[in-house]
Amino acid sequence: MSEENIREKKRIFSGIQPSGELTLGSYMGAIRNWVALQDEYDCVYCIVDMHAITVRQNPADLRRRTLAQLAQYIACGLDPKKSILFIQSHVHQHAELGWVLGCYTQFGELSRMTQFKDKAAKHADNITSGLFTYPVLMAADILLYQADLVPVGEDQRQHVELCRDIAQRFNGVYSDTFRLPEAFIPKMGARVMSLGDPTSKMSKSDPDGCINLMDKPEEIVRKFKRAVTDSDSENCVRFDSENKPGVSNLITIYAAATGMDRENVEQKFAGQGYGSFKPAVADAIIELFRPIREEAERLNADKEYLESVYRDGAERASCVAEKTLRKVYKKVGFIPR
Ligand code: AQP
Repeated sequence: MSEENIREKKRIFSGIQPSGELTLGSYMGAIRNWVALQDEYDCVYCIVDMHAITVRQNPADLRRRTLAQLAQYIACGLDPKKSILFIQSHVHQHAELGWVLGCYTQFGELSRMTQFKDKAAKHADNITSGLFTYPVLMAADILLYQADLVPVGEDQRQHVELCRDIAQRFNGVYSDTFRLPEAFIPKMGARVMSLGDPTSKMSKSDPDGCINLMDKPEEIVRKFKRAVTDSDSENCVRFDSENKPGVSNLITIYAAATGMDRENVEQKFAGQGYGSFKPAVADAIIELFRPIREEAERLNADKEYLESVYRDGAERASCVAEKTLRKVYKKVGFIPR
């Protein structure tokens, strides 16, 4: 497909780090939307392994998870014939544009990123400059493809805004170079909270508080059974994120899994306590994830197929990325080779 054909539709870029298992949060906040947008938009979806090494990774685990994540993307419904699916480190232009954009990003801007503050606190023994400049590489990921929309969870909004600021600054200095992207955040499931601590985001790095896409049904049941509900005496299924964050999170998960709205969930479980609501939420997620898990297991055993997908994806992604990078190098004054 030529670049001109691709531009007939608006373009989307997004990615997830293979730094752990895909979670219910990444599914609800990102992947589910990615799938839904495939027909209407020209989509580029990435496994951002270069972002993953901003915190220490075991190399064998990183390799295994990268391939497994590709299998899971496809099992969720991402179609390599419709969308470009690739691995970030296969397309060298990401690192190159990341360097250039770093020279157009202020130290103060990066210091304000809440994800950096959170992750630096979590990995206090290894606060690398890569962790600090992570949003610059993310800006390069998005801008290389001249993306219009970036479907992400609420936690990534600040990074997409910084990406716009960097693009705008570059465009202001050198004339129009980058399209300004916008965050595309789902109405339901934009911020799934931890089952262990409903005041913080469900994260891969918090195994007990998160449900993984590949969890077996008994594991899902166990995790929901232990989910923290609220210490009020009410024991009723009512949405109130301030005073009842635990049960409100379960209502959001149930609503996002079944397509119901919150009020209907409250009505359905009126008069029932947490004891019967938790297994119902577990069942909804088990049914949602069962076909995905089974298909991902099948695909993950077919390494030849996965290799053909990521090779083809890298080739198609490189063509688009190279065009942008060449333009950028010319604008900043690099001599073409
Ligand atoms: N809890 C969540 N609710 C809604 N959306 C979420 N996302 C992640 N967690 C939630 C969205 O899924 C994508 C995952 O991006 P990522 O894995 O590259 O980055 P992350 O946000 O750093 O993921 P984790 O799970 O929080 O990783 P760790 O534990 O390593 O810090 C993004 O679109 C994100 O918004």
